[in-house]
Amino acid sequence: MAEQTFIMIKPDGVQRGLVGEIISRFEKKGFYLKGLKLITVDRPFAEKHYSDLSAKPFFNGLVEYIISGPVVAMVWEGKGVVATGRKLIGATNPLASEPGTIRGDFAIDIGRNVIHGSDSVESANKEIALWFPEGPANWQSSLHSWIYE
Ligand code: DGT
Repeated sequence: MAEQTFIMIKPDGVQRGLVGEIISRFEKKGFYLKGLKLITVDRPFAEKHYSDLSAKPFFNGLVEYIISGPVVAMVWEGKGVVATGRKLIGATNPLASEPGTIRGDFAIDIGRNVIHGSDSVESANKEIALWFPEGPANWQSSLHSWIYE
């Protein structure tokens, strides 16, 4: 199967009306949207998603932020989508993110950095299973041969 990644627009991105802009950037790049839902998660779910960070001093604040409103959970597919998705997103701290990246263009504070993207194929598979237990959608783009040689 083609590589997939899990992308989440965080509550600040939803509140600030950045959903369309962010989806547009992934679409225009040539990645395929294979899952999409607007969902407000509860504390145990958010803690599970960020379980690797549970020892960090900012963990509670991070969980509070993620459960503070609806997020847009997505699965995107394409060659190299995990690493390239991270490039589209930009560095974790938005003041260090390059202009032209999502965080570089739309965020300032690390605790309000608008979007999440899986950091490896392994965590992508884990996160997709957590957020989309029903599985991603199955469809093929008719533009495929205009994007891939
Ligand atoms: P992501 O995509 O949200 O998982 O962010 P990453 O992978 O760029 O960064 P990661 O996994 O190290 O941290 C997850 C989130 O935790 C990050 O988006 C913002 C928050 N965070 C990370 N480091 C700090 C920090 O030093 N202070 C605060 N307040 N938040 C942090």
